Amino acid sequence: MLIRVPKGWEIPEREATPESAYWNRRQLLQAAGLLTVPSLAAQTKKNAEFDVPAAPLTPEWAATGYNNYYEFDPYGKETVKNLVDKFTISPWQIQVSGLCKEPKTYDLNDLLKKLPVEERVYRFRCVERWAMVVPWTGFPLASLIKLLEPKPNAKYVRFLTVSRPAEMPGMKQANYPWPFFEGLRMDEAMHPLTMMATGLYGKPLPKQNGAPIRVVAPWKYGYKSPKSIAKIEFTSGEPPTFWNRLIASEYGFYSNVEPKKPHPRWSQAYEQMIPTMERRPTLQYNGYEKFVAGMYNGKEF
Ligand SMILES: Nc1nc2c(c(=O)[nH]1)N[C@H]1C(S)=C(S)[C@@H](COP(=O)(O)O)O[C@H]1N2
Ligand SMILES: [Mo]
Repeated sequence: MLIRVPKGWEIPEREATPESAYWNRRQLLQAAGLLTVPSLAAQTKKNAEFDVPAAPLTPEWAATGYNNYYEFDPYGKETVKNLVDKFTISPWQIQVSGLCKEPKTYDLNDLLKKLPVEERVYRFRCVERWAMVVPWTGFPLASLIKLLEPKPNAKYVRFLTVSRPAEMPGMKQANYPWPFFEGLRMDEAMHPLTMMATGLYGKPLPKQNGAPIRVVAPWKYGYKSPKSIAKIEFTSGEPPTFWNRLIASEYGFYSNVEPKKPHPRWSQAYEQMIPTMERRPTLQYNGYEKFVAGMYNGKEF
């Protein structure tokens, strides 16, 4: 008999009620060869290494129907999914620049061939307090960075979202410094928790969630997880970030989830799970403290 001893960070299966329904459905579909994307179904294994304490899986319709994606709508969340039809995600290129072995533009499909995907259930927390627990498909950002061979003086990784004003109606709002830009310190980017996601709920990533590829750094507020990545740059200095550039007093570079540090407009003591908006206490580093606290001196929020 095969008994797998759960690691301390795993969500006990019994806590995740909708999740077990999801996995059962998925196993059935997989067994029947009916998962929509054969490559995902065939190659994806579930990695429970970073599962987190008791939190029920968010229903798929909520996670794909309540989105922050300002390029499509800076004012609405339920609206975003209805504004993405014109957005084209194939073919897709990623321009790699800065301090690495070979700055060049890659075709996403060529990169993906070298990066096996896995599935991970992560908590996700927006600074506005709404939160969710979702299964991402993707690969560790570290695997991509290793392929790109940054130079020793590369201390940060900068990300830019694609700029497609004709396909992204929210970009008409001239008061934002488009395109969306973000960054991580190299050790954060190389941390095994940090993912590049290409899928959600066993399906290709929906456009409103950042197709075809986005960053997921689950111990940070959501804006540190930029969507639809078109450029990656290796830099020696801390890169500027979109929200810090807009309102520096409210948004720092690190933006690690910290219940005791209120945002000027949102107490961070609690979070609200979509879609019920049920309140739960905010967890230090969004529940990932034991994995990530060692990277910080406690001041990086
Ligand atoms: N390009 C881009 N990336 C973005 C955003 C955005 O507006 N534009 N919003 C961020 C914020 S504030 C959050 S909370 C998450 C939301 O991700 P989700 O819609 O997949 O839940 O995306 C982040 N990434
Ligand atoms: Mo957010």
